[in-house]
Amino acid sequence: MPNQIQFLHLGLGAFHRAHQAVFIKQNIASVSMRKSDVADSLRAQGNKYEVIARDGSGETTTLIESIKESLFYPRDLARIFEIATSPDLQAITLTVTEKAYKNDGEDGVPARLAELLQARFKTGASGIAIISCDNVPSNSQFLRGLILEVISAKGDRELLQWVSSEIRFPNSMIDRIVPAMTSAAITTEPFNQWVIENDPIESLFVGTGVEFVPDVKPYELAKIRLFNGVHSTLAYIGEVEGIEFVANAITHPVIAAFIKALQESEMVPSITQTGGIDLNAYAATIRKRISNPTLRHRAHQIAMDGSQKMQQRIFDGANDLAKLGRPAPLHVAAVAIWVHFLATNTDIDDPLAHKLTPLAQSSDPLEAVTKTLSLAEFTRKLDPKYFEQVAEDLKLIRSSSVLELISNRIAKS
Ligand code: CS2
Repeated sequence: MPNQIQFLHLGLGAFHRAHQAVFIKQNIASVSMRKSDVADSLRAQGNKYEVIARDGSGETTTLIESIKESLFYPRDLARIFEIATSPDLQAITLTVTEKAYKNDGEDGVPARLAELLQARFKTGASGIAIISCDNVPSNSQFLRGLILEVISAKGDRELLQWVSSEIRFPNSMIDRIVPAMTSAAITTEPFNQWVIENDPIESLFVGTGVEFVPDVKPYELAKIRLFNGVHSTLAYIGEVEGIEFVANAITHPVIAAFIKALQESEMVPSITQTGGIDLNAYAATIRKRISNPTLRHRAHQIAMDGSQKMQQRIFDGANDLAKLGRPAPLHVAAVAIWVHFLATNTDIDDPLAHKLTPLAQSSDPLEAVTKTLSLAEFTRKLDPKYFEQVAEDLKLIRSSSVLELISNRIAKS
């Protein structure tokens, strides 16, 4: 008899296995959306695996057994629909990366979810929660908008009504450093955090350490800017300067001073909705975690998909500082470093690289900056008032180096 599955998860990567699968104590069916080999190898080992959490003071190994089925979409579609329509199902969680949060046809994640929900609606089963676990602003609610758009376009009014009223989309903030796997075991850090907006699903998480709060926004802003914004900045510095791991970048004296100043003098003041979080203390813990020497987290991995990440990680903070009438020279430097990376790196993994790289390569720095940052595909654009400053920084990088630019900027801050 098949398992009774309470959680269906889309996106069977290392992050899911080291995060949600550790917190969730019920049965999970996890679906790989891109390649079958991930699901197949996990299945071959009985869906059990070890998570090794490491830092400078030691390591602990935990056997994870919450995943009961590893599936591949679309190969295992019949079973996926069976789970999606089952009365046992309580929630669908997702780790599908930033670039999946758009409506781009029937193979897109929102369209696939709309189909699963349509099937569930037809069976008369009860509503469920859909919880995004990606670093996307207002992640679950944003996904809700995309799914409703798909359903509206099909003209299915009854389904639209049902999804609007019965399917809950609590936003969530997720945090654990999980480098891409290099062996069968998953290596991560001891820290693990999941904050979800108040929802009846809370009853399934009693005693797990998952936090439920009325509003995730302050947690999300702190995480996406003070952590992910720093991560991306370090990744581009590392890629351009030939520093392979972010732990080595953040412990380099010049880069360390730049990152601390970026957090304390710009990212922290860019966040006005703090929710009582001590942002400077939070920033310090982030720097410490990224410095974890045992993780071997590659700049190259974090540098991928910059076009999908820089908007919420860096542009939003700079724009908020502009609204507050505050300067943002360190955000500006981070943007210039990214534009330089786009122009010069020969191995860029980004769905928009084919458009961005030729623009960033323009010999005129102002033209390079203006065209790169004005790309129509950006939904959260950097305020054009910064373009000249970014171009000045790009000019400096081109004539000297990224390290020269950042030591210059710390000297001034
Ligand atoms: C990283 C994140 O690859 C990236 O873009 O910034 O995966 C980061 O490691 C996690 O969000 C940490 O919680």
